[in-house]
Amino acid sequence: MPIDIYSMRLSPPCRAVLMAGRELNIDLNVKTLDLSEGEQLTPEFLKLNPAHTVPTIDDDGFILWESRAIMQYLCNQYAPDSTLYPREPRARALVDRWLNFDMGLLQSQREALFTKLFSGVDPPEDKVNAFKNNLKLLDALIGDNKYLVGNNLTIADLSVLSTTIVLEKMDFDVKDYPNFKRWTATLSQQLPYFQDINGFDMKAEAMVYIEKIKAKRAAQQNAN
Ligand SMILES: N[C@@H](CCC(=O)N[C@@H](CS)C(=O)NCC(=O)O)C(=O)O
Repeated sequence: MPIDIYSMRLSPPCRAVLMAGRELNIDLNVKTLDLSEGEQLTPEFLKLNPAHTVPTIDDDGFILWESRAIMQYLCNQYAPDSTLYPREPRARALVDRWLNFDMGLLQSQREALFTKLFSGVDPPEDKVNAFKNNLKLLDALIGDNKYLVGNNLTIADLSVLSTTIVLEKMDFDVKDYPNFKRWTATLSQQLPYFQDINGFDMKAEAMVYIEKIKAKRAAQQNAN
């Protein structure tokens, strides 16, 4: 029985889970929600996920949201021996550390890059610096390594890759982060499902999405 995943392809956490599904050969049945139309706020979806976020999965009645928890669950439940989420406690702890780091990275990326697109206002300098410091740290920790943890691809790579591929797609200059740049290029070419999941015009789609949200907010303000 396929697992339903409520998803939107622009969303980095959704793309991370979709890549994990492909890596594990798990059949994920995508149910697209258009967040710009508020489809995550319907009573039916709120019953599944009161936090109204994608990705959310429904595995034969077991509902789970939060992308990193979903990837951990898919590995634990369907591929407990997979190196995608190593069992050895210290290797697993390092993967978990990256997954936690990635939550902060995504948030800082949103604050540094997307604030202006949504509001027209430049982000505060400290937010931009916080994001650049995160990237600097990521770059330093990648160093010469092919993967974030050990010698195998893990869900940490998929999560961070899905977050940061937005930079390339939005034409953000990453020349100051050469290790990160090489790691991204290598994984993008190596993962056979990468293009299927990430190979669309993210920038154009993001701009349409942002304009729709802005128009809705403006209409709401006018109505109040
Ligand atoms: N930490 C969550 C973040 C999920 C999240 O923020 N999803 C956004 C799309 S990227 C969303 O569903 N936003 C709709 C909403 O909050 O109403 C995860 O990793 O799953």
